[in-house]
Amino acid sequence: MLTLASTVSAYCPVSGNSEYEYINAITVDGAGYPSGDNGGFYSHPSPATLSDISFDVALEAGYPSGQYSEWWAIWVDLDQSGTFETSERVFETNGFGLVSGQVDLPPGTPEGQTGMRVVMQYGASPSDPCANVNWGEIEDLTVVIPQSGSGGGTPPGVVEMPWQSNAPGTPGTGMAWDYGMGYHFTPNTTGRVTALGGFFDGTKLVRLYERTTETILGEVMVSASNTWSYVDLPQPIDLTPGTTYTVAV
Ligand SMILES: [Ca+2]
Ligand SMILES: [Ca+2]
Repeated sequence: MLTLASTVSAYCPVSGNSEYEYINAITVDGAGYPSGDNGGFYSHPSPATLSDISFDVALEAGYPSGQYSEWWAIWVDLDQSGTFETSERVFETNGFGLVSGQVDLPPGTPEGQTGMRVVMQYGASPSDPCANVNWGEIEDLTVVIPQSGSGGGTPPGVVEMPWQSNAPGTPGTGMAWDYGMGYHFTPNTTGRVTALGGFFDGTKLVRLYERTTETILGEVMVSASNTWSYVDLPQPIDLTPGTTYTVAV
């Protein structure tokens, strides 16, 4: 498998403690995102594309020893501001082991790619998306929100064209995007790319291009060993809605 990616924003850093309980897996709109014990925090590399602004979630706690009842809360960066506001809490529940429910995003929630944070903690309902938890785990997941009320089938805010093969890639000469690995995307809202990365084996120069002019906007050297690996750009790159960008090596 070979995939490249760009991260659009970085949310407030948090930590947890998985000594007695951790988030074992989350299911969002029918797609499973297992993680196991991550020591308190995990950021899922693959986004969840939602079919509707109302969707089901299933949340599974893992326990190294005895079972405890856990509190869960979910925040979504509804206004795509790059920060989780306390008011952006969209779900809350509690219980032992596997719990589930339905998340209803507010009508008019902007479509496009944004962040979701799942907080599980022992003892009290999570109230602050940026607070560390003493007992429990926190996981971030990118979600792609469809147009409100569409019920699915809506083009997401970012269109990615994944790669075909584990080719080394030959950027820089000839262009016309005969690249060996990469994708292109067209944001429909403003945002910024803060890091570039990929899932491959080896060391590669990963670049962000403005597609039409083939201008290199930023580049980082990324080393990975069949894992997701990202490197921060020296300068974040602001994106213009409607412009097509390419991430390639
Ligand atoms: Ca986990
Ligand atoms: Ca926000």
